[in-house]
Amino acid sequence: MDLLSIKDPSFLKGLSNKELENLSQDIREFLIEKLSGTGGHIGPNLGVVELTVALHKCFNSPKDKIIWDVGHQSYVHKVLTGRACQFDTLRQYKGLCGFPKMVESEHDVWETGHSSTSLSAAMGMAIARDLKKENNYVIPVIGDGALTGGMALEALNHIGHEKKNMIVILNDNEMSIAPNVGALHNVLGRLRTAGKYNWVKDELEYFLKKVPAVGGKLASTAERLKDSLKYLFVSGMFFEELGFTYLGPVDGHSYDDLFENLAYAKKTEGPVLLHVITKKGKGYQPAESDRIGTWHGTGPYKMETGDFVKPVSAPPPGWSKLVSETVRKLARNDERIVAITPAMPVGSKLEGFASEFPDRMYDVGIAEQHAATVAAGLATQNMKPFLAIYSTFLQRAYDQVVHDIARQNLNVFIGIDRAGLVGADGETHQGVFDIAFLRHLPNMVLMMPKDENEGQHMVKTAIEYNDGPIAMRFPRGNGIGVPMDDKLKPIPIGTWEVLREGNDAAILTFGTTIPMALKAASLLEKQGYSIKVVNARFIKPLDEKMLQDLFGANMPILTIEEAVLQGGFGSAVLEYAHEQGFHHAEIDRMGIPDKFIEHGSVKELLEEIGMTVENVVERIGKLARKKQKRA
Ligand SMILES: Cc1ncc(C[n+]2csc(CCOP(=O)(O)OP(=O)(O)O)c2C)c(N)n1
Repeated sequence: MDLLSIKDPSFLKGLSNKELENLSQDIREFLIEKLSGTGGHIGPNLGVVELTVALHKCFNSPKDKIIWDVGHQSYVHKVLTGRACQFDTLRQYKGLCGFPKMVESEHDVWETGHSSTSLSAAMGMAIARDLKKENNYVIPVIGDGALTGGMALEALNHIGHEKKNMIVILNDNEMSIAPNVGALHNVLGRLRTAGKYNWVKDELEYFLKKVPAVGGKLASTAERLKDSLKYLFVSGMFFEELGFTYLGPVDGHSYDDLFENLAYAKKTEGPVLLHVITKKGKGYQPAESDRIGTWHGTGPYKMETGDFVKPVSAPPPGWSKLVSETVRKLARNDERIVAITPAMPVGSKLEGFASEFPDRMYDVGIAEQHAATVAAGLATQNMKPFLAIYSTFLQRAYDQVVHDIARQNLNVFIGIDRAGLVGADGETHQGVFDIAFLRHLPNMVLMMPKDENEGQHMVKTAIEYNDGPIAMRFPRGNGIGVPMDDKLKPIPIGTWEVLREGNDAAILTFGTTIPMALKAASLLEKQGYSIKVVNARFIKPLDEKMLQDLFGANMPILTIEEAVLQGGFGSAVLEYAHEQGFHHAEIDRMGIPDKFIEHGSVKELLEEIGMTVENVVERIGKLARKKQKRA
């Protein structure tokens, strides 16, 4: 079938199961081919082809609300809702978003990127539906990984109590981004092997209705009998106990099975949980046989072989690996060190640490809040937790960082991965808020290295620091290829480094924007301006001595940060100038403006927001000219 001609999912209503199977094959071939060029979340999407088709055939989107958890598995939904023609632009600048996006389609009723929000959103939609006396189905689709997230568990608790009509689709492929972990995962495992329950239950209820009611006693005995029989047939009964009607497990690649169970779910009162078993990567051998999560999300690959176009990790060292391996090295002589990851052992490159110290590494599942407080708990016992977490996901643990870590002034090392713009994952994943939400916390030290060599010294700094929490930001991707020192040495807290001397103006910056500053300074030198460039590697505390000197010398300043301007590093410099009475200090700030930044390459995004060498030349050049005129 010509997928490009699809306008909306209504055409599915008239197709037979055989035709749907052919369509599924076409969709798989389409995705495998398109994603080989663009990269993207191939594994999760190949797993939900039949499920997505079945949902769109059985329900009437957008009247019925299909809500994708995380949203990385919404490509098939995008194809069925008229967006196949945009797949060449997937995850590219101004192109098709890799996650649901309301501006793209009326069928995208909820936007995501972060995990475990679907059930809460569905509950809100169900409450609204009932208050407005409307009549539609609400169908959150949540993975077995996302179900382990705290928000999802809070939502199950609420939904089961309120008994709202809702059909929760649990897409169980036994994988999270890496292999799924946790006790709930084991509950699902038992359900998976327990066989079909709902039919047994029906027959049981029919039988029990036939038991003559002789007063309340027998009725309650019958109820108890029913309950104990349920336990007999299904180990766990986790969802039924929470107030859901549990249906399944269902073969998520069989239209017969899906349609039969969806029809049953539609006529069931109250919340239903339909347990659908799927295979991540289904239909593409390299993705289907992946058991560690390599094919969860990828860059471009060669379709025929499954080889990645770019090697997964090329020299210079990737930042995640550099940090995790440095922690691992230090852990050999420091038994206090324990690594914690909320579901990202592969992304955070903790495999080496885990194999060397299996009892000192914890993957806690998609549970950032829990991860942060586990780290705090460890620190109260004089351990040295290394909390490996992406900037964007640290947002989830804000209160735990405030209330548990910073307030108790605990020695937790937070390794903030993917800090700054991340590119193709777009606005839900940009790591641009962490400075603003950490800088204002008492006791917090926040730093970012200029290159991987300084990075390894900063890891040493963080591990040896015993005066409270310390966080190190580092970007997505690889280092810049500098020589690495053999011996690690801590960096004095709150000290900056002058990278280039100058008298006309100063650029204060850190991390990924340092090369841009140095380039601009050397271009301006050719125009007769002398620009000082400072590696402001401690975002908190500031190097007050250096700031005093700069302000005292009336040096105009440009701050640059790949993070939001509001509450950022530049704001800290402004505040300091104000507090110290340097009311005439000339300070210009460059950073991310007050808007969400969509997907695209980091280069394109920086150009869009005016953070290029040319922009730096223009802005610091202006300050330098003024200073020269004054002199
Ligand atoms: C709050 C949060 N933490 C971590 C992630 C990173 N992440 C993206 S998908 C994913 C796994 C989701 O697993 P599952 O729900 O089972 O979906 P599957 O990919 O297996 O279909 C994780 C951990 C995220 N998106 N949001």
